[in-house]
Amino acid sequence: MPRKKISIIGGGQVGGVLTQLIAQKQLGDVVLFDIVEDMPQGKCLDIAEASRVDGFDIKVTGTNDYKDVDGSDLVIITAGLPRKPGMSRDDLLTTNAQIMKTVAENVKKHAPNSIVIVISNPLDAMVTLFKNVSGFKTNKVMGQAGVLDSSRFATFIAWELGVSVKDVNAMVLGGHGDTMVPLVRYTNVFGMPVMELLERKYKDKAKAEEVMKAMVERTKMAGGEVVKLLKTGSAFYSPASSSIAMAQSILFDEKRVFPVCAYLDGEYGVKGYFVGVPAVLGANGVEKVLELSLSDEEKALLDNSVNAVKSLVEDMKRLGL
Ligand code: TXD
Repeated sequence: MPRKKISIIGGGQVGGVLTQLIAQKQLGDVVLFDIVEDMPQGKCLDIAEASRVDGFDIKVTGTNDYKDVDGSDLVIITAGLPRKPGMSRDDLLTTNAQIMKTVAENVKKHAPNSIVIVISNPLDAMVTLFKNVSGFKTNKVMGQAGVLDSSRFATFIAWELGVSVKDVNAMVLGGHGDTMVPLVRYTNVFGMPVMELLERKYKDKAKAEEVMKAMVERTKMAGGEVVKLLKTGSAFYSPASSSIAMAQSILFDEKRVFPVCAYLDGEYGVKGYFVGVPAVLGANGVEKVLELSLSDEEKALLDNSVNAVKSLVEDMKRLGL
């Protein structure tokens, strides 16, 4: 079987870690594209020079020329500005939408058969814009947010309960913004409902609820917490790892179930928008959206998040994009 070709558009913080992870895991040959001259070439040279030590034997190419992206099987887009302290993801809309437009035109031209994972913020709007400009089929376009948001939620739960994070299954739905919806009812530790474990720990229902509320709020603001600490730029290790999990499921047709920003065609009562929902990822991209049954309260929270996504998309339309 010929090796897969994976192109990363945007060779900044997330793009660099993605390239290193793809190389170390030998998922395929990597092309790292950026508009900054020499930088992606420098990063790829650096990563390639670790190949002997890490024991990988794949091609890692840094470039400023879209021709090198030709024929990619998978494209991961990280191009765009990250947040500064105090900024919301939505503040990035105007700048990043201009960038996404040129990226989408070039991916359409050079990798028309690829599957695309968008990482750039504001995520849900950028996925929509990519789809509109490229005209790619909806199953071939998705965004990474939920894998990271649910990993953050799982991490806080594992710390709180003193259990391995490997046994925590956490679920986060909705847009990748402050309105995201961590779903406590679908979150468990090796099948055991998380609230039961918290209530047992505190022997007090109200206290357990208070602790969970704090973890939910921390999850919603987790990106901002990292931005505040870093002072320059936003999270990049965990977003890269999360995208790798998705890439792996697509490249190896694993059919893993992840919350991803996927196109909804009536599921969850939403039609024509990209929103974070659980989906099956395989060789055909988003192969199936899975519908959870939601309580009225959960549905209201999801609707609120969907409305935030819709208003961002409207803003983009007003900008003529
Ligand atoms: O979970 C998630 N989806 C996210 C998303 C988690 C963290 C970061 N998230 C967003 O990803 C973040 O808000 C940004 O919008 C992107 C990329 O974040 P990163 O931290 O990698 O930003 P950098 O280091 O500034 O890198 C962006 C690169 C930089 O090298 C630019 O030169 C390049 O994008 N860039 C371009 N590349 C290609 N083509 C064009 N037009 C272009 N413009 C800028």
